Amino acid sequence: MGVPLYLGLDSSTQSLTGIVIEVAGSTRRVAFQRSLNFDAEFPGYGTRNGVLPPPPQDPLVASSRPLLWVEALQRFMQILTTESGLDLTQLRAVSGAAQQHGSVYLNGQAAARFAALELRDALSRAEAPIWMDSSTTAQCAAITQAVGGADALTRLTGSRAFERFTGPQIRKFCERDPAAYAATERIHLVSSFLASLLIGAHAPTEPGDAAGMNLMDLTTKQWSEVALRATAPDLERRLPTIVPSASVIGRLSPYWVERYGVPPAKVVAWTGDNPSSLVGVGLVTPGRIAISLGTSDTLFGLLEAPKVDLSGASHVFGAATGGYMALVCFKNGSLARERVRDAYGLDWDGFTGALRATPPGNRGGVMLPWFAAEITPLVLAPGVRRYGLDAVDAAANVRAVVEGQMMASAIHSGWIGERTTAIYATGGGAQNRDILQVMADVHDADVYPLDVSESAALGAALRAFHADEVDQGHAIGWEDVVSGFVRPAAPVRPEPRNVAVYAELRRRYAACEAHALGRGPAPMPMQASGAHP
Ligand code: XUL
Repeated sequence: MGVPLYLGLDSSTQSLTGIVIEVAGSTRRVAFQRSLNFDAEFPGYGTRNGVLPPPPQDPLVASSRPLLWVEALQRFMQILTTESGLDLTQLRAVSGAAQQHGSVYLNGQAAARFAALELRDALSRAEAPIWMDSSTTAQCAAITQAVGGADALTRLTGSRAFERFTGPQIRKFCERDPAAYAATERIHLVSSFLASLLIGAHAPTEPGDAAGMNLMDLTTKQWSEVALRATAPDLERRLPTIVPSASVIGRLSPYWVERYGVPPAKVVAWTGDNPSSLVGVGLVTPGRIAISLGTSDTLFGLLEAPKVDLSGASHVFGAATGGYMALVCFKNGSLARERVRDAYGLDWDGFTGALRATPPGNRGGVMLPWFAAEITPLVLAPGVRRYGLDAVDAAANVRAVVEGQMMASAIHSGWIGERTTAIYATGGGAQNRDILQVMADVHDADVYPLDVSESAALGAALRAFHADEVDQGHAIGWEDVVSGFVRPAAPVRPEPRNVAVYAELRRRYAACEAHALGRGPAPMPMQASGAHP
């Protein structure tokens, strides 16, 4: 018997990544890893950073193309089978993750078309709304009212109504294009859509990703009648069923076996990129949190019980390990850092140099980094706000964007409760120890950089491994599943002097935020306008 292989895929906003892990007892390693950038590899779809340009009449719309994701999956499998050099006869199981909340609308032909992956005529909507969409405020209000208010919806589904969540998106589609809604037989999440491609039939979803729809009852982990009724008519039959996250939902279909020569390996339910990252960074027990500095910045951790955030800023999803996960998402993540870097003509070294050249606390200068409409807190009219910060001072603006992001993450995660003493930092931005020093100082916690930059894809591979073991009747603990793959580097420790500075600045940041949102007085004169740099 050869060494078992497990494949994890992550279809994110900008790319498809696949990771193959090898597991031989306690000897474990990543045997292959490859990313395909959507814009660069598939320019014909016209995406920019993985997103289609919004229609001029609706600039808050953000969408992508399902057929792009299909082609990327085919290309990845081609590369895996021709370039990896692995003995893929040992491939035991495959799982995946995808950007959350995005939805794919299929007509009655889809069920028969998955077998040959010919989905061009199987779409009842050519475009898939994705998580960057913030165009459904009216639908959020209608759903909230129908369910009995924001608190009721949060308690029921784990989140208040969010513009990017799939329920409000479905409601908007149904209102705007009732004929196309009527022709829709199945609405998949990006994750369950891609899982369907692998098994050659409509795949179920699971509680991690289903919780990102405002449609699942968090307690029962099944669709909620009340939420379904508040969203669109005759919706339940159009949705995938919800199965436990560790379910084997089928095997690689004959399409993959015949064309790519892979074995009919088990396919494990796909989840959202954040629940998958929770496993990929090794957060399989409560008490620690992770902050991922990616396209969006996210803060997340495992919860044992379905505690919710009634301030309305955060989400609770199902966790792949069976419990729940808390997640706070900031849309202005790496895109905001890049906007500041580019606005001042810097490269990453220059950005780091600027951070080093400025004092913690930035002499009181604050930036609310809302380059794009923000999710946390909800800001629909984008625009950077500066308080006591000169827009022409490049170095101070670099520090301000990083401090602003870290303070927002600390302020909006307070509801999780337990004091955080250890943070796992992941994503592209976590390579920068100067950024991590600000994180450590603002959160007053040790920050452990993780060298897994693709935690969602790794999490998917680990979930495939776990589910295969369970399927064979082997008892395996989650600590054992992740061991050998997650090795945090030496921590960045908080600097007590800076911690004190930030405790003060945090209050000022909260006051600036309240002022910018029209909920409080001006904390200090605003030096520059809200114009972008
Ligand atoms: C989470 C969210 C994003 C997407 C894209 O709620 O909207 O993190 O999953 O990564």
